[in-house]
Amino acid sequence: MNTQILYKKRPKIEIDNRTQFQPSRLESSDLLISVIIPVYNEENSIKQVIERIPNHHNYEIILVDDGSTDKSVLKIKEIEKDNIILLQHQKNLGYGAALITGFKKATGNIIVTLDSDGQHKPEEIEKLMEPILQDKADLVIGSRYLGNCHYKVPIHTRIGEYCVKICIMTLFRQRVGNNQSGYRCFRKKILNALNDNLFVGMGFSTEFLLECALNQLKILEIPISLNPREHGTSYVNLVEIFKSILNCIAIYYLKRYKLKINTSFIKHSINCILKLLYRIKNPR
Ligand SMILES: Nc1nc2c(ncn2[C@@H]2O[C@H](COP(=O)(O)OP(=O)(O)O)[C@@H](O)[C@H]2O)c(=O)[nH]1
Ligand SMILES: [Mg+2]
Repeated sequence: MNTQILYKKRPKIEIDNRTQFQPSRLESSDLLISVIIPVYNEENSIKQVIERIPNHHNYEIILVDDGSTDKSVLKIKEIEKDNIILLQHQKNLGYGAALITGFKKATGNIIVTLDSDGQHKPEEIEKLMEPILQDKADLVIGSRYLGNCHYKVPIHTRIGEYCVKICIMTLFRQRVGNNQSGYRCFRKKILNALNDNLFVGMGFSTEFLLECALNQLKILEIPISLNPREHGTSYVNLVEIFKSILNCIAIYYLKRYKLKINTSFIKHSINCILKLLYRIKNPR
């Protein structure tokens, strides 16, 4: 993967007194938290997202720019924080690919991921970490359905998430309603148990959950607030995400029942079926 480290500043061992940060019990712990943020053309929101992350000496902020063509990188460089690591993909490789690049560079024992479009509240990071620190879960997902969602979630997103929820419940007896949420927290060591991702675009979120469930890790949802996107529109391509979720579920169904599989054969077959359906619906 073509990744370039643009610059890296090590975290300082002092708290920034400019903001009114309330010292928490994290202060005295030896935990290092890697906050990983995938960035793709979010010049209007990225600066504010980073600035709102609590100034905590235990945090390293890893931004993975995924071939943005706008001023996102310039905006990141304007920020005066000591604990920022900026990584860059030369070209757009996808949401999941950006997170995987971040995971590889993370030095923290806890990883938090959140979106760069300003929909998640960076102030809620510590809330997400709580169940992990108390060993109540291996993976925590921030859920808009349990918390406050300040906008109307599109019907196709609701239907998609409902289908993925039913699949995860049927296959692994775990309930994850907001399964496309990008706000998550886990201990870095769980990555050692997981297989490499097959889906590096938006399908990453579904595969990550299925892979965790397959490895019998406990997934817990907690309430978060979700704001509407203030700038631009969602990058989710409905056809692409539908295809990757369908592929992903088929592959994990076979993995769950320990059936020998050829993943590229499954991907190819599902693509052919979808193309055929499209042709039937749209005859020339
Ligand atoms: N690195 C990377 N991030 C992406 C890509 N597409 C979207 N994102 C980021 O992923 C997050 C979620 O994307 P978004 O379009 O807001 O999806 P939605 O919230 O589900 O509608 C945002 O912070 C985007 O900037 C991509 O191709 N690469
Ligand atoms: Mg969004």
